[in-house]
Amino acid sequence: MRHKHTHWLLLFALCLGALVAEHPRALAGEPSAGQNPPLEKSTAHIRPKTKPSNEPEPKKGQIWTDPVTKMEFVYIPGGCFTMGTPADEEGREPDEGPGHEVCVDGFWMGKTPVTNAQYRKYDRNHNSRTYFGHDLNGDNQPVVYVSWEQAREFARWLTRKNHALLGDTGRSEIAIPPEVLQAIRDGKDLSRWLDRQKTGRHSFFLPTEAEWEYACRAGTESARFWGNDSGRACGYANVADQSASKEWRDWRVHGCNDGWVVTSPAGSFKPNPFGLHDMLGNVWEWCLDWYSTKYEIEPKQNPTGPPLSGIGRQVRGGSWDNDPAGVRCGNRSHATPRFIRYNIGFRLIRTR
Ligand SMILES: [Ca+2]
Ligand SMILES: [Ca+2]
Ligand SMILES: [Ca+2]
Repeated sequence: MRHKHTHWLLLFALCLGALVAEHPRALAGEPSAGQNPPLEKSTAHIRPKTKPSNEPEPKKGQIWTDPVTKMEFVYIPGGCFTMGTPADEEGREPDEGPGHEVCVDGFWMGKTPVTNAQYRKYDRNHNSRTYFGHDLNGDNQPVVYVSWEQAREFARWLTRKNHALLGDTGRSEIAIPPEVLQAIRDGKDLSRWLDRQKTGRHSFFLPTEAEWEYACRAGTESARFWGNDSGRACGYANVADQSASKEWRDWRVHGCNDGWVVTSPAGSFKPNPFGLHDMLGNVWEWCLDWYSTKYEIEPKQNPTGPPLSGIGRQVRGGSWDNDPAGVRCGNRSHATPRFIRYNIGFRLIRTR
């Protein structure tokens, strides 16, 4: 009897989760500030620890190559950091505070943003187009003109492909605790939680905002993972630079030349201390969470963002067309889930 009950709960959760995931209220364009409805306070912590696995704990910096796309993932050990920026950081905006301690479990993260060639394994007709005559569609350039929804579908596709290769259906019965049901009512996207209940390995997601910022900082506390000096960006990131200002004279640019007018091939610049390339610059990267100006409603451990906010999904890290204020690990921005543009791409994480 209990078995059946559990099954219905799972169905209920899946349906609600799907509703929440498939029908975001805001659909197009960059929303303006002030559209955010009041957020209900949710005390639920909906991401339990990863289930014990037979695999040994991976080592920091260990590389794993996805057999489907040949995408390389680097292991990021779990830890705690100060999320948000100090009040005196140059270019800071009010939604970057207060600084607060956040802890995340370990995860694997794409060494670079997903490239056009990797994305075209999933959608062979995808076209990342051009920008005023400059090509964005080369095989090794990061994919752009992909929405948050398309990025999520790519992650689901890659998960299915990997599970199929492993002969792993990833199915199991689960019981849903009351705090999770409450979180569903609060509009949380429970895809991460539901997936954690399964037995399947090699599951892919967009990173949460907290995971993204933790990975960008890689143990550093400065505005950028190489320090505070935006003038040193050109060794580490493809940004709005002197090459770009030759084309577009009115752009505000960094005081250096990185050699690239638009997107550069993924991994062209030096990595951060975790071994990740292009975390800052090249393309903005979609994150899993809804955007909210409020950090303080979040749990400290593995935060997954606010309930459905309608204001948009997080994008992080700045891009090839951003001035120094945009290219900082703590900078936050957002766009609606179906928004596409020449400067937004994504990278994936593997949770187990
Ligand atoms: Ca550039
Ligand atoms: Ca980036
Ligand atoms: Ca911002």
